[in-house]
Amino acid sequence: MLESTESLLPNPLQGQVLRMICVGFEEEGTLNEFQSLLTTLGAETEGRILVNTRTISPATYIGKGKVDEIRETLEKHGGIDAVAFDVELSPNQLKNLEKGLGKPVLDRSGVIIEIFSRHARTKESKTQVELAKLQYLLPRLAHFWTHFERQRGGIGQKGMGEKQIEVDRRLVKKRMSILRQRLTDIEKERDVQRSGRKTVLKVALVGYTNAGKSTLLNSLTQSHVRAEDKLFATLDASVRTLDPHSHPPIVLIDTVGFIDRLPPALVASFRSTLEELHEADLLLHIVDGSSEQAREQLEVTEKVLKELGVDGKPRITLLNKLDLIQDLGRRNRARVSVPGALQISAHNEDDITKTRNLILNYFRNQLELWEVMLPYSESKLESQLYAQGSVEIKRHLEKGTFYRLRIEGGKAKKLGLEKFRLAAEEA
Ligand SMILES: Nc1nc2c(ncn2[C@@H]2O[C@H](COP(=O)(O)OP(=O)(O)OP(=O)(O)O)[C@@H](O)[C@H]2O)c(=O)[nH]1
Ligand SMILES: [Mg+2]
Repeated sequence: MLESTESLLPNPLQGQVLRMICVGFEEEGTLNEFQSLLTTLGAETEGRILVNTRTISPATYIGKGKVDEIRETLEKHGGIDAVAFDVELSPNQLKNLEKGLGKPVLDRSGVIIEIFSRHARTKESKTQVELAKLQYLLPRLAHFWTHFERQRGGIGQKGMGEKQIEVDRRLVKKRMSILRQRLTDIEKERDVQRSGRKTVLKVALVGYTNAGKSTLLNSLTQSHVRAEDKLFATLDASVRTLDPHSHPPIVLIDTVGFIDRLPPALVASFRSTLEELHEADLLLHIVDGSSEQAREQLEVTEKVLKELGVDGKPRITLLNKLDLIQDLGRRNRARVSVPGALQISAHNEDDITKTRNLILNYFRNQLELWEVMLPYSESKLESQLYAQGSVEIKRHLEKGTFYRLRIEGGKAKKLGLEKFRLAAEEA
């Protein structure tokens, strides 16, 4: 049986650097990103080929002339382990290209799924990635089966593969249903945790992968969440308190980064993690201002937020990594491409203070000022005032306890504070 934990890469030998040729489409910029994905996997790019895809060939995606050109490049370089295509290839195209090139072929979805698979740390993300990997593998079993058989030195007998693939297909489907059940159980557990966080204000950090979300979370909360110059360093949501003294507490939630053309299998299995965003009171959208692709990356993030149905949430946009741009012209271009954003560097202390104040002020302005006189018979409400609002003044008086606090209007009404509210002249 093909193990779902098995690498999608050819020759998964420990410590070996894979030498690859990468094939991109239309644009240099997107090819650079694809190359970073391959670097994250520890592969070395020996050659880059850009293809114009006005006509897509159903059999091989690229035309025959291009197949020949890639084969020539392979011969020129020698010793190349695989060819990676920055596009999702159908199982048939994968097979035909491999035949035509005489080398293992990887596509964009395979590369991204493989990165996720290596970076998954918790039970939840491991389960999600395994499910996505199997979903991706299922229609491609024939292809990968021969692929792995070859690596293991081959098992021999012709025709045996077909039968084995049928058996594998059934096993894969069974495994997928076990994983789905496991995810449902994990989600239930998480719902319980979530309901415990009802009284806090949640700020979700969102943005393109590698924009600096985890770094910013660490700077804002003095934490040590993994932040690395790798794509998809974060796969699990971490929650940290922004300021232990703010009432109600404000928490920051780090989330998985987005990327252009995220494989559908991953979107499907990470949906529940991404749905955390529905619970957020504010989205902090972080854009890598040092990237030439800042505008495109912002648009991809906006598109995903829309697909998730959270594009209506209040948003603060931050243009990050500005310390990396010394050139004034480039700085200006970055600023114009993301108008209205606060410009920061996650490594600069003043900028962190500014960001923190922006968040605190946002919530402060959202809150209404309430002055109430709680009779002593209602003193059990006191803990709710502290949990759901920010109490500025408290005084014990003859009729009861006087509170001046800031609280969301809806929450005040839910607590039934209306009938204790003082008119302006009484206060
Ligand atoms: N120079 C500079 N580097 C930064 C800044 N912010 C983040 N970085 C670096 O950018 C890289 C990516 O940062 P992360 O915080 O891991 O990015 P992320 O958005 O969490 O990425 P994923 O979790 O992969 O989606 C790391 O090497 C950081 O040190 C910044 O303001 N300036
Ligand atoms: Mg991160």
